[in-house]
Amino acid sequence: MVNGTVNPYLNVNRELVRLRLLNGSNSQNFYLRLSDGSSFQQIASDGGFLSSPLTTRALFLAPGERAEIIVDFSRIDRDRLFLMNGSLAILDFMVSGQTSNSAEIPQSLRDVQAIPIGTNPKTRLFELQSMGVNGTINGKFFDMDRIDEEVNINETEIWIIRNIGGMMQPGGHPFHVHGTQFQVLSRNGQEPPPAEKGFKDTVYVDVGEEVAIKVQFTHKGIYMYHCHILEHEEGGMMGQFRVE
Ligand SMILES: [Cu+2]
Repeated sequence: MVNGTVNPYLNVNRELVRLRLLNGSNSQNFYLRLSDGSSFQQIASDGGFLSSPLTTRALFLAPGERAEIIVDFSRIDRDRLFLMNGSLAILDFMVSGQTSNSAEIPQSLRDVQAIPIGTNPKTRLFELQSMGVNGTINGKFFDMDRIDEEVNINETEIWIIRNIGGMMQPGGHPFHVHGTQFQVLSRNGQEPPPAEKGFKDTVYVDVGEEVAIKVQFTHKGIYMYHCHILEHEEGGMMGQFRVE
């Protein structure tokens, strides 16, 4: 379903069209592409614009992740095109009208400033483990009466999120943090891919993977972090932290 609609279609003109995509499913990952295999531009991730448009033929979105893309329908001579999830068509574009080349995508979208980090930042480890629809973070099920982490306001920290698998149906976890937009520092010790270089609040961590993020909180309060697979979140894979 797209926007609550079964078998959805969208009428588009032969021009640049900007699509705002949100994976709102409870547990399904999306591997998006266009049915003719053509490229498109990713311009934004969870927390807004990337520094520059990213030309790609495939876009991965885990539950909770967002992206904005621009599809150039002026290059399409056929009258139908599909947005695909793997081999499944999920959105039908009905393309019509005269070709219009009037719009241009700026090559510089935003100055993505690196979150400043001190010389000896506080580092926290979050180990994700799932058992069927249940899951734990650092071996603990969620407890509303427990604060799991105490965080100092305005201090940049490094959070390491590690997926150590599980006993039944181990899978990836989209780790979501409230109250901030973070930056991915590394994925499995490597520089993050270009699509993960903007501001984010949800990052996918597959089985055996380790992702480090730079995170800072500028407002006091009690916030949550949790897996964005809703069954996991409801099954205990959530924690609370207090910013003071
Ligand atoms: Cu999960």
